[in-house]
Amino acid sequence: MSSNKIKVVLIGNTKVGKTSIINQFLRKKSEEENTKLSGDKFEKELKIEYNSKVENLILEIWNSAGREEIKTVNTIFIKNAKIIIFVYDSTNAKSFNDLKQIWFPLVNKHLDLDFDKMIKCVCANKSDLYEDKEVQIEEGQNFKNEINADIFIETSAYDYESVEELFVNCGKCYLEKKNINKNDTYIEDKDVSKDKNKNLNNEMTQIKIEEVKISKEEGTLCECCKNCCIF
Ligand SMILES: Nc1nc2c(ncn2[C@@H]2O[C@H](COP(=O)(O)OP(=O)(O)OP(=O)(O)O)[C@@H](O)[C@H]2O)c(=O)[nH]1
Ligand SMILES: [Mg+2]
Repeated sequence: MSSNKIKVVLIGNTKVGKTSIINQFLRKKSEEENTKLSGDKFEKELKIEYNSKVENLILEIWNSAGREEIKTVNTIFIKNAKIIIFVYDSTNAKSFNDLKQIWFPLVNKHLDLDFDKMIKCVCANKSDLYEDKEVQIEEGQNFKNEINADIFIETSAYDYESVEELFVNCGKCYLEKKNINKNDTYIEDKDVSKDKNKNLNNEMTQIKIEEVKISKEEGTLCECCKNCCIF
């Protein structure tokens, strides 16, 4: 992985809007495309103003296909991630409680000490459905403080600006942390293709933002979905 490419993972219950957020970020919106984008990883180059300079970051975004009944986190999925986005649906209290009681402890257990070095973001999605809100902003912010996350943000996957803000804020935080810890080895992005999961990594098709296309035929499961995602 080149030094400006960073892995981003989205975690949360099924139907909270993970795919929709990624889809919107890639500027593809239809429900049909949404479905086909599940369980894969995508790349988007992001220009971020930081310290009066424009930095180029390539976000390698890993999607996961959630399933209501089974919640586990595969180590490969979060391995070497620099940014973890915990997504809940603000109109669904269960998705928030599951984030607190299941997803966060699961991820925390897997990452041990490295967890402190990652950018953690709590994302309250579906902000456009404010009349159906079941989780108040303060609750989300409190959770962010409890887990010592870097960012709390409200998004609507139907609103590009809020989704872009999510990724830009994460990118800025990453650059900031990298700058603060520049003597720390964690900032040297490991080339994941050199680790023991290299075959898995190489087999996965990456999609460039300029020509977003589906990496696998419709209806087939990609390697990511079979091996890395949350089941
Ligand atoms: N109103 C509204 N609907 C949303 C938003 N985000 C997602 N949805 C809808 O919520 C449903 C689930 O969205 P997905 O993006 O498929 O959710 P997911 O988290 O990827 O779900 P899994 O792949 O099952 O884990 C779809 O019908 C989306 O159109 C949002 O911000 N606002
Ligand atoms: Mg999905």
